[in-house]
Amino acid sequence: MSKKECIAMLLAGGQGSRLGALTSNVAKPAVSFGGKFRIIDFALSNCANSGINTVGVLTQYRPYLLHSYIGTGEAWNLDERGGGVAILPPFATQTGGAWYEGTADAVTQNLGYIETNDPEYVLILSGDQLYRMDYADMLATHKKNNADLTIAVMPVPWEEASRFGILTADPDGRITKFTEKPKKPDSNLASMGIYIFNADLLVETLKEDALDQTSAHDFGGNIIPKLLDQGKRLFTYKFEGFWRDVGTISSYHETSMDLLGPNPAFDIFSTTFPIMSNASTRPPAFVGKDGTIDDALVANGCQVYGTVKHSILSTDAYVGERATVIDSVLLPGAKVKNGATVIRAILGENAVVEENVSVGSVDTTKDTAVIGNDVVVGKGEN
Ligand code: ADQ
Ligand code: ADP
Repeated sequence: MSKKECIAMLLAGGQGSRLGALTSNVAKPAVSFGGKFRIIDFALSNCANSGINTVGVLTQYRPYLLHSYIGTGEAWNLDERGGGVAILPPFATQTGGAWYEGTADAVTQNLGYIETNDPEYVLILSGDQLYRMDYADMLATHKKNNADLTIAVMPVPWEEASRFGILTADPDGRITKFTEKPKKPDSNLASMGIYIFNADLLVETLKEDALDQTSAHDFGGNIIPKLLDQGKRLFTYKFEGFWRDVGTISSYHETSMDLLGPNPAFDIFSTTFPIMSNASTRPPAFVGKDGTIDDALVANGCQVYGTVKHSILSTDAYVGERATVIDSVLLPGAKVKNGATVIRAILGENAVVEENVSVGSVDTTKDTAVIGNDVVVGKGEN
């Protein structure tokens, strides 16, 4: 295979247990988002839009849907000659190894993929974040700084800082300190978990780390601190813009609502930097005689006979007569039957709210109700 300047390794194996019912049967990157996307679409689209056409997707937890969804990568224009998407599941080794331990271990188990492509740089990405980034610009910064490793960074609210890798950099952007999820953060500059490594250094470091039995084989916890200790050139790449790691139900709901309104915080309509998806082809949405829709995203295949406000209806969602849906997200195939009310709720794929049943809270400042995939609410009630 010809030499590539930069390939991507996309970590898509996390369980996302805090997304509860939404990840009970799919990995977090496969969770539906924004009407016709899945979360992994954002990272895959960023790769395509940045000219990175060789992407290894590292899967682990409930990978089946992800595998069929990604297919050849054609939906994101990633199937061109010389490049492509490769699904890299954990595989058993002669020594009996198998399941990935930390994020670095997942990459270590696939060093063969990196070595086969023989790139100069490796971009490590997370499959569960929502943002738009031109990785080519990040790579240019990496080269300009003559860096060994570049980490995309962004300030986060102080009260959330302990959930991230937190760093300090000098005025030139050279990183002087890094602590993974510090209990008492002394900075609010957070790692976004997006890294560009010089490929040779990455391979060498991962091989060494694999032999270190005290290591949890995690990029944030082990690899970055080691490189910093060794005096390597670690630099920041400052990102400005919308970026979310939708880790919890409330952040999933909040981030979904960010797509709505006259000036949405995150614009999914951009054609210069499009977010692509492999959504199924379905007929156009249908709005019945008494159907009303206000400030909502409505995907193909939907049918609306009732009232929908400030909500997202994903592919094939259904809202019956006299039904009301407000401040909510209906995942693909979710059905709100006649006379039912859904306020500030997330309905999982193919969930059903039976006739005249109410779901969610009338007090829209309260928590978000979640109905799992395939769950029927109010069956047998009148
Ligand atoms: P976390 O968000 O905690 O911190 P982590 O749980 O390590 O990141 O997951 C990163 C990505 O890798 C996710 O997309 C996840 O799905 C995937 N993943 C996790 N384990 C995997 C495995 N064994 N195999 C394949 N994929 C796996 C990281 C950094 C922090 C940084 C935040 C930013 O460690 O420093 O601040 O990301 O969100
Ligand atoms: P879980 O830890 O519930 O299995 P993930 O594996 O997806 O879920 O999440 C891993 C990490 O993502 C968490 O440990 C946390 O550091 C980070 N994270 C989760 N939610 C958010 C969020 N809303 N914003 C920023 N980071 C988050």
